Amino acid sequence: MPEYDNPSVAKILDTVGDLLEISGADKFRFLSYHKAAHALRAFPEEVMTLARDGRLTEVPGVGSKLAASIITLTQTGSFPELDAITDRLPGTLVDLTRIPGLGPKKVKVLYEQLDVTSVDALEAAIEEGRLAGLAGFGAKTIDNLAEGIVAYRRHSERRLMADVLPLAERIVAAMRDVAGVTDIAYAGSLRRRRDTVGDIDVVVASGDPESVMEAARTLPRVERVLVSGDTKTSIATADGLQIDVRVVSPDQYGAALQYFTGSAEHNSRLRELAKRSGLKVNEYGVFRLADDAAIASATEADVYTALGMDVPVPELRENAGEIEAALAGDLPGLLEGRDIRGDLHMHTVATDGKSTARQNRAKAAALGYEYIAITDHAVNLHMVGGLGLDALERQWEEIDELNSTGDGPHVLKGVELNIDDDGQVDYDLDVLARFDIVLASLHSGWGQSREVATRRVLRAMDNPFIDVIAHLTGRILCRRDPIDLDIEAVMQKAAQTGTALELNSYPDRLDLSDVHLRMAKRTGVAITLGTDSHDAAQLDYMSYGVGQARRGWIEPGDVLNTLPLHELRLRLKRARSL
Ligand code: DGT
Ligand code: CA
Ligand code: CA
Ligand code: ZN
Repeated sequence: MPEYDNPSVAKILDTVGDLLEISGADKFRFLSYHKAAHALRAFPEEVMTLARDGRLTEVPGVGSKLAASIITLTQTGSFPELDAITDRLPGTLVDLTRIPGLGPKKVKVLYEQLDVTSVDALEAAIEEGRLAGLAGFGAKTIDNLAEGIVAYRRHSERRLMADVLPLAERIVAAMRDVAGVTDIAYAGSLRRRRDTVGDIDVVVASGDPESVMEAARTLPRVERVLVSGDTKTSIATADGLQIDVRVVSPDQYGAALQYFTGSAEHNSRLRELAKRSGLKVNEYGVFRLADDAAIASATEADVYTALGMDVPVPELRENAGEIEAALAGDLPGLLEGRDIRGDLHMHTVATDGKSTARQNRAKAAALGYEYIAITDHAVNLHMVGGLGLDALERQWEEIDELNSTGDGPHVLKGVELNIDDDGQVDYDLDVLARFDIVLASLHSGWGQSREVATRRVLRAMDNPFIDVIAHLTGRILCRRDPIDLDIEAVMQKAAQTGTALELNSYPDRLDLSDVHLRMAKRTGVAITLGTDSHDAAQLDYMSYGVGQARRGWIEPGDVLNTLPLHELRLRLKRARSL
């Protein structure tokens, strides 16, 4: 029986939604698939469990018909609606919708008018000039599409860490019970919590390697076995994800885990250092060069200790200074999930969120938070129903009511402003002064020059009531490039004006990047973490932000929402303006 996790089923639902839209289905119909996909991604229980217990309809937006289709999928590996629509339309049309700047609407035109069904075919059509004159495809659009194809090819080789992590955890849990296994972990970029990963690497310690290889060949999601030998099996899942499983003897587990965790740059620097001390390090252990005597291999700590250093956590292993720090006994005390006292970015039903302020607060209480900020979109973002003044007043009443009744995290009155092309925002200063916290962010600017886009952000930071710039670059991982900004200039200005920068913890943003986080730290810019949750369940995304913060060497003292509420308030820019 095939096994699916929530992200992989959600992806199928999104595909059906996109294909339906391309086929000209009515809006209600194709949106219902996207809604169900969205809800499934955020749902706290596993789709396989829900299917088994007949509880799929508990997922918002999943009716009995869709539930039946999902059950068919989990039993047979095929999804009836997807089969039906790919009988009529080529499934490769979905690849086209993943090209930046090309949604289902435009794909429909390309398909109907030019019979373009794949990325390669689109590229050929552009080269042959066949898009010229097509309604909705001006010269500028066509240029952007050509660039979009390049970006698509670059992005599509990697996947969101968050989409892959649940599968890796399930593989580890399943293989732990295989006969002879004494230790197991996922390694590689996933263990280092990179924002995107190329594949899943699993390291297993066992006295019975063949049983491990056999188990790897028969993992639930295997579509193809790529290679399988005495110590390594590589398989591919139906959606093209590769999983590398390596088995070693228990006494060499630490060395193998260290080696396959990487990064390659970290390992190569370690080898260099070892050589200078007359040692050699590889996936089997640390050895003395003089006589090849084995010095350490059983645990990761043994390996690093033999090399004369502390153990850097996996998130730091990028050869970005962590080896020097580990040698000097000077590794940073990194941010941990329990340091976070509140979530400073979330949306509600008042705009494009799915949960009420009350539901968000209840979830925050379950997470043990002291406070949250409700930060719906402001009036200029019409697309998502940004709030005008009347709506704001109503939300503030609702928040006052929440804060006055019962216990639970304090709810801050916040907002996410839109930074327009002049660096101006949605409300005047007298309105901005009434919030507890104000975020501002770019929702446009791809294709703008670096100077123009940067000036917008710098101007926004001059506003005395903009406390935080949210998701600075606007990137969507595996989908959309960052807006081109002079990050150095942004950091300087943020430090000067006392504006904090957000680490947006939504798994396809993780914006600031690890590199930008380190720049912020070096420049003395304060960081906030927010999930940008559009559903109370997504407040759990904080863990992705914490992983990324650790990759950026961020310590609790660098983050405003590790502070108690009264101290947080004093550190916001507005504290100096009011
Ligand atoms: P990814 O999969 O592209 O997200 O990144 P990684 O870091 O997981 O890379 P991967 O899967 O190619 O290899 C896993 C680890 O194995 C890598 O971090 C370090 C180690 N490794 C693999 N190949 C080499 C190599 O040629 N040299 C060294 N030093 N280490 C290697
Ligand atoms: Ca990997
Ligand atoms: Ca690999
Ligand atoms: Zn937001």
